[in-house]
Amino acid sequence: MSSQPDFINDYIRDGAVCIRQAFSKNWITLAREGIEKNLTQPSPFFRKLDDGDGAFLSDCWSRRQIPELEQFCLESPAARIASHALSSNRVRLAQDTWFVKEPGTSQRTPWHHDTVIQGPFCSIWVALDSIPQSATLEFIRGSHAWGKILMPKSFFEDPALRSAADSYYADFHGDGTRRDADLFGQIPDIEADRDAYDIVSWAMEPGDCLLFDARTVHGAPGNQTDHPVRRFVTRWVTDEAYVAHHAQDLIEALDKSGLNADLRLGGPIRGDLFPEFSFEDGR
Ligand SMILES: O=C(O)CCC(=O)C(=O)O
Repeated sequence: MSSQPDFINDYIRDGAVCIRQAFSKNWITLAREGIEKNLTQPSPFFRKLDDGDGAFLSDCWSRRQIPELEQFCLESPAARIASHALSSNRVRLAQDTWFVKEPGTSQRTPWHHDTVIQGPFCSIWVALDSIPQSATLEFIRGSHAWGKILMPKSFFEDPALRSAADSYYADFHGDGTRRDADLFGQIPDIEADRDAYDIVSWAMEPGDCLLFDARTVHGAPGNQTDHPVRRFVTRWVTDEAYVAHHAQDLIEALDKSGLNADLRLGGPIRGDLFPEFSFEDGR
C-alpha cells in the first residue's frame, strides 16, 4: 500500500469522515449527467417515494446501463480511496447507487447501518450539490464499533410510502417466526433522543465526499433547501467480505433483475457485477 492519507485515522476511529474536494468538477458533471439519463432509463431497482411536497428517488447498479455512471465507477478516485479505507491493494465495487431528495421532501433516510454484506465494507458518498448540514447524511460517531447488527423497525415512516424495503425490515421485527429474527437488535429511536448520541455531519460542496464504514449508523433528514440534493454512492469490499446470512431478499431481487450476480448466503462477492481494482504498492 502507498502511504496512508490523513483522513484514514479519523475513518478508523469514528467510522465516518468527510474528504474535501476528493472529486474534481468533471466527475461531478459526469455523475449528474448519469443520474439525468438514469431517470429516463430506470433499472428494476428504481424507487420514487413522493410525499406530495417533493420526491425521494434512487436507483442501484445502474452503471450497467448508464455509461456516465460506469465511467465514474471505473475511473474516478473512488476505488483508490476505498483501497486506503479497507487497507487493501485489491478492492471490489459492490454497488453503485444514487439518491436525490427534491426540495420540500420531508422523507428522512431512517437511521440504519448497511448489513447485507459482512466483513470489510465501506461506502463513498459524493455530494453533487451544495448540501447544508440540515440536509446531509449524519452519523453516530464510533457506532461501527458497537458490535451489533441493528435493523430499523421500518424503513419509511409514512405507511403510504411503504415498499418492498419496508416489509423486509418489518419482517425482522414481526412475530418472531422468521428463523433469523433474533439475530438483530432494533435500532434505537435516535431522533427522539438526539442529544444522547454523538451525531456528526458536515456541510458539503460538490466534490466533497463522505467515506464511511458500512457498520456506522447513519441517516439523513429530508430536503428543506430550495434545490435538489443529489448524491452518488459507490460501495466497496475486499475478498474477505461475504453475503450476510439474512440477505436472501437481496439475492432474490438481483436474480429477478437479470443482473447475474451469482451470490449465495455466506458466499463471496465475485464476478462481473463486482469488478476488481488492483493498486501497486507505492502508487
Ligand atoms: O443519502 C441518503 O439519504 C442515504 C445514504 C445511505 O443510507 C447510504 O449510502 O448507505
